[in-house]
Amino acid sequence: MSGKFIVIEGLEGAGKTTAITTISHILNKKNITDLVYTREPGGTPIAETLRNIIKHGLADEPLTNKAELLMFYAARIQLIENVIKPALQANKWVIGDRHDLSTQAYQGAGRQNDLMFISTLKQSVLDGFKPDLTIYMDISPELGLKRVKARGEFDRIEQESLTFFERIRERYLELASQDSSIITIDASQPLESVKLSIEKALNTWLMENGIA
Ligand code: T5A
Repeated sequence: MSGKFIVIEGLEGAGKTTAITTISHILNKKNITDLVYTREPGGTPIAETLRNIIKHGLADEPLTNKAELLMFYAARIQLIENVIKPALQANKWVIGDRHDLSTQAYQGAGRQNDLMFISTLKQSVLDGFKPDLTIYMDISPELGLKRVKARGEFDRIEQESLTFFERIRERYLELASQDSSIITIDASQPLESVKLSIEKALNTWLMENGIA
């Protein structure tokens, strides 16, 4: 595959949407203009249906942690096989709003699912497929949720406790420190500083990979 897969990760309100716009501008300046945007869960009709159930539930039926986990992987593999891989094969760059790191952090640390079960599932479903670069936007849950709250009502996951999101942030930081393909950005800075940090990190990565 010749395109690249760049993923933006972070807690709600970290500023992933702004980061995606910044990344697009930087890539465009390097004449990388054939970009495909994805979001997870979602991005195909089946994955979007699962997204709706995950975010809002269905008919008051309790959604078990295991079913939620399986839905994330079902949505992800639909997106990978039907959108991401074909785009990469066509030499396009894919910019993803969340990917598997979210599952490791939210379903692993947040929901506290069995880590061995997640690891086995990941291996069986993704079969080694992973992003070329992940930009993790680090923010405290207090600040992130405050930004999101200004937007309106919380969804099913956003309604979780602060300690749920603290566990998630801790796991994100732990995983980022163990993987050189994950770059951490301080997302609590003012918008302009965040943009500059992303620009610097992405330009360095592009240079190191002989892309620009
Ligand atoms: N999930 C997802 C899992 O549990 N497991 C998984 O495997 C996956 C893939 C997805 C939910 O599913 C969970 C995680 C989520 O709970 P979603 O609606 O896609 O749901 O939620 P998010 O991805 O979290 O999207 P958000 O819109 O909530 O977060 P963003 O995109 O990070 O926030 P953004 O960019 O819209 O910014 C929020 C507000 O803050 C402002 C923006 O202008 C905006 O108003 N802002 C700043 N303000 C000041 N300073 C800055 N630096 C700012 N940056 C942004």
